[in-house]
Amino acid sequence: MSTIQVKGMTCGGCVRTVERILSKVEGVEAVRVDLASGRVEIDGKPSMEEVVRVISNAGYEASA
Ligand SMILES: [Cu+2]
Repeated sequence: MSTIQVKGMTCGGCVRTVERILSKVEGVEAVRVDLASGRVEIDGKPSMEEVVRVISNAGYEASA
């Protein structure tokens, strides 16, 4: 499991967006997003560069 910090999520819609885009990244098996803390847990072995990239493309700020 990998944990990243995502900034810019403000509501349940943001959470669903982040879950959806991450679930499409190759190697991602499951995603858990905690809106209050911005903590995102990812099961599987995706490229973390790719994870950060897709989150940035969606308008949020990710740090590993
Ligand atoms: Cu939102």
